[in-house]
Amino acid sequence: MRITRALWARLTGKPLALCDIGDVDGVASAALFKRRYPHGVVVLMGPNDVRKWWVRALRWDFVADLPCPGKARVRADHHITNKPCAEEEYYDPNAPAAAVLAAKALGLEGDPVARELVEAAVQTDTAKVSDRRVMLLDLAVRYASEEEKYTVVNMLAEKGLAALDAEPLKMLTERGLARHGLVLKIADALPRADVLTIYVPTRLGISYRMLTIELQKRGTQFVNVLVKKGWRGFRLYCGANRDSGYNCAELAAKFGGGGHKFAAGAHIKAPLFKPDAPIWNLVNITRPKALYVITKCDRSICVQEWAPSRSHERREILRIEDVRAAEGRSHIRLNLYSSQT
Ligand SMILES: [Mn+2]
Repeated sequence: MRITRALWARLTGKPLALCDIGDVDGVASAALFKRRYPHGVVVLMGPNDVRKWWVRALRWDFVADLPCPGKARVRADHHITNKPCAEEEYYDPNAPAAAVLAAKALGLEGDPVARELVEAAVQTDTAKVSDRRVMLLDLAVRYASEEEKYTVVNMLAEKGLAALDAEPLKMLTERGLARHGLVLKIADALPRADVLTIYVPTRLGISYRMLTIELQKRGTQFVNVLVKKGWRGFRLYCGANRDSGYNCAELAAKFGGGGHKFAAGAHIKAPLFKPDAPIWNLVNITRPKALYVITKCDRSICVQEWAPSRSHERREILRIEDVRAAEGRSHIRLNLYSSQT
């Protein structure tokens, strides 16, 4: 529990940090804090959680890659939309990663392990990953649970990227690779269409943002992935190419969300008596040639093509066998076949 961690630190007088849970930059910043204060306590959360009452009520010694929680002593951040607030700000919207500023704030610039962590954060935050170890760390963090991320923070603080060879981080990199393999297989199975509209009715355990990126790499100009979360809940991921003329921010706004022109998203709640309305709204707005449904079937993942004009026609275009293996640490065994039904 986040609140328990934070209260524990306050009661025992340990330094307390708040860092972004979402990516390598936040996790690396947290590791830098732990490197400087090995007995310090880190709390990881996303930018929306920072507004919670107990987060605002507490005083944080160090905040990284997140908006102001209210009371902060030192803050390291590079988001132009986050306003400075801490007693001591290390704020630079031109910095490639918050970890660069965190290392400065914590006085770790001469530390070789810190330099490694900063470099990893810069490579991932600028999407220019040149080091294979950084790629592995990115995948490990992307698919790690919250508890696993705290372990990653501690391991990175102690050993830097050398921690990638030690358990349990090694297992997390293998799981990340396996799940990413699944993302690549799904992306390869979908057609090279200008506009792709995808519906995911069940949790697949993959990063849908990564799927939009992989599809754009393969030539799609405008991709929308709608993922069902619970009975009436949906999550939309939109990706648009820079010179395509498509606008994700505009589309996401129609569903009550927001973001950038090239990447945006929304949390959607369907009307009480029309629980599938978001799917058909998305189809009506994006007007794709077909709707692609990626779902679990038996122990596999299937990609089906639905022609919206003839709504009962479904064609299975991909079947990935043995999903359980993909979710575990072993490599995925893939078995592809096309079938007409
Ligand atoms: Mn960042």
